[in-house]
Amino acid sequence: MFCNTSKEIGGLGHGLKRKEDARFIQGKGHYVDDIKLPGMLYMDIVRSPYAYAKILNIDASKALEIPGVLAVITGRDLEKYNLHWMPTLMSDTQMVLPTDTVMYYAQEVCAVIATERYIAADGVAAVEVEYEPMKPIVDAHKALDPGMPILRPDKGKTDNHIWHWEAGDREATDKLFANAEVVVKEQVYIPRIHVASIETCGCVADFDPIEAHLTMYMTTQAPHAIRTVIALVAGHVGLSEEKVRVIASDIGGGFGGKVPVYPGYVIAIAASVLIGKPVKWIEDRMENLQADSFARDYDMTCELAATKDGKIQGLRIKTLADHGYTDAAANPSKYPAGMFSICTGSYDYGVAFTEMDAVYTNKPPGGVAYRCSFRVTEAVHAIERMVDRLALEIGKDSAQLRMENFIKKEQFPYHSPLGWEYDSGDYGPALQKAMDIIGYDELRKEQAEKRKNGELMGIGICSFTEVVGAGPSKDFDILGIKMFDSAEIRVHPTGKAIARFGTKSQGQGHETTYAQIIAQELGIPAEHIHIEEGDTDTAPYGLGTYASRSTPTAGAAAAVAARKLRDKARKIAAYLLEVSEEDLEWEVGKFFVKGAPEKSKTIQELVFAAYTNHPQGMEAGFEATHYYDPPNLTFPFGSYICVVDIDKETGSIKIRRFVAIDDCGTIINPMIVEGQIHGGLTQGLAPAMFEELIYDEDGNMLNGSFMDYLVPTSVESPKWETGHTITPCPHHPIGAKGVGESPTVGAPPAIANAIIDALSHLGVTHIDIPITPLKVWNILVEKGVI
Ligand code: MCN
Repeated sequence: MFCNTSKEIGGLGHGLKRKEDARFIQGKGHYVDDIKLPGMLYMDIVRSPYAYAKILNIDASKALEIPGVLAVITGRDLEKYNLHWMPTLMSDTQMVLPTDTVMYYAQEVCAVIATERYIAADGVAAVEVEYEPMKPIVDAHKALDPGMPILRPDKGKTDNHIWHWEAGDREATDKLFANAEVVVKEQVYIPRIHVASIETCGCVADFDPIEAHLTMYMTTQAPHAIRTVIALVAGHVGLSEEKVRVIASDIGGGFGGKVPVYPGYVIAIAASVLIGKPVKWIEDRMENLQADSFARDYDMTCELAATKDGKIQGLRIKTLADHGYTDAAANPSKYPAGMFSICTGSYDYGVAFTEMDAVYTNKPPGGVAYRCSFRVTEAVHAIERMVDRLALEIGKDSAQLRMENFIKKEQFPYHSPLGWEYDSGDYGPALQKAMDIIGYDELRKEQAEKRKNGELMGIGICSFTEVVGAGPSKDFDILGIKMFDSAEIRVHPTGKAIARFGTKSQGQGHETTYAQIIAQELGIPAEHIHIEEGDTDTAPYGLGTYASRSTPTAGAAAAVAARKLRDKARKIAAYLLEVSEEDLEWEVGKFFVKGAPEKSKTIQELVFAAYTNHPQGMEAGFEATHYYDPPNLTFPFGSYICVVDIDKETGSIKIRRFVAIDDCGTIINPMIVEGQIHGGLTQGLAPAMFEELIYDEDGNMLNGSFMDYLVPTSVESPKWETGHTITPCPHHPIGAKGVGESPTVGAPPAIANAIIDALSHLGVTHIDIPITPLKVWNILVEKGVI
């Protein structure tokens, strides 16, 4: 597909080894906790043991007696400087440190600043807080009941309702359901889960009182947007945006959990400003698990209407969303609640209606985008469960039902009933490829045989459509800042380049793939293109890395910026070769005269000339910047098939095979894409079979450590078998779509469908994830199998 020269320079489609891995595998990555500054102080946080309680008194006297403890900062202290309210990326907010009431288990209550980290921890243990516990709201279904405490009177609320959002045609959908031949209905609950990246959140806030300048070294997926937010806070103490620099160096996983601003960051800034020294705050593992980065907790009433022979006609979903005390994504506009409207999936039908109500409870702030498109996983789970449910109802093979209802290739661009314009797609071949690789027909025969012997084997499919990109700017913004992204390429006289981006890799391999895009467009070998992200003083403004948006936005910006430079190179080549621009042809790495290939100039010669011998009137140098505003989101898709065997004695579940066919359009680096898919599939296995945060009726988290919040490892993962089809994105400069989240979105329904399929002949129509051996064992007991 791409020429040999492209391979030599590490252009598109080549599995170039990740440039960044040399430092990672040698332990030379530079993370925020590696930062040590002269005179640096350490912060540790006192957290609430109650989900809902009045703070009667904070006695810091014993803590302050400990040698090395310098200060204990409370909400009342911050209030004096007007720093007690959090800034936010979205429209909801909370107190940095509460002044009178704690609202969730593990909430920050006050912070201890000390000369050593362990001394700060000793200080935390010595702070005495007197609480008056109150009965918390833990069940979202009861949050709106009369007599419940109003959790957010500060927001002018008179009940615990956050927002209502809806999309589609309610009237037409209700009418269709009233007259449909078949209606299937299930209550589908997706539990609260945690992002669980290897590196926890942390920062070093370094305020220089002489220059009145703040440098924030921190773990963030969106350095520029965070700087703007921090500038809002720092404004209260006289700082403005040009005096705030955010530096995000290497990040050990983000998965959406490093987009929000957490209280710890703001307290560290306040401490550094007040004391005038750098302050480091690094969460420990349990703090991270108990207080940050929660997603989901969605209870969905799902209905699908169809004809008796299986023509899907309509979808209706009503959702109750528990967002805890603060909604990390409270904006109910098209973004981010609207991402749920991808719930019509890969199928062609006339009408749909979906509505969602979000409520406050006394759980930690929720609604974070967990890898990373808000609510796409929930939406895909709903539709893919319901398609299997329909197949069961009408006795049709679930693959056949999908094939018959897929949007057809010739229908793209396709206008979904809930308002998206799917840019491109070709769903049948992806499912067929997965079926061929796994041997679908044989498996169904084997399943029928096994059932005769009482053995439990299931086959589950998920044919998802994803929506990724977080642009275009006409539909998406953060704090009013439009959702474009940027690339700046600067080529030095020797033909070596540096390129800077407004995004921030947390492990996705941007240092390699961005270089490949520029290499392809400009002919400079990828190994000679150095990529930088994460420093707001040097990189162009961008909105960051999440929602698989780096390729659709910054990747596109790189291609367009490189093309601007190629245009300049063409002008210089015409000048040097004394021909008109139209007489020149481009071959990766050089321009040559049409019909006279010996008359040519390499890109390196042309760049050198840009500094030494450029045409009169042309600006010297070889640099270009582009801010790319995508015309639409991108719509990657895929078909996954999972085969499970269930032990009928114990309920234990073994994934025998899992085949994943993904289509993310043009592939920049197949090895990196495969790595993304492997990691993402394991992250999809997590909620399907293992992860769920459990709270008791007092709002205590019952599985607040990795001993009992089960994150799957390679031991629990099956051998993922991957493949792809390629349907280029028509509006992206190189035809690429994002891929980072697809596997995490597609895996849970495929696994759940397989397990439910194994039990469906016993009358099982649905099981909520995570589907654990205990849940299956209970069903087997109930059905009389055990
Ligand atoms: N890529 C490619 N060809 C394509 C599409 C993507 O080669 N057609 C490459 C990209 O160039 C990039 C990688 O695949 O190197 C992922 O690209 P993309 O899909 O654009 O996603 P982002 O880079 O924006 O990453 C975000 C996405 C999300 S939303 C989460 S959450 C996530 C993820 O990616 N978090 C991750 N993958 C992660 N991987 C690691 N290791 N750590 C995380 O925190």
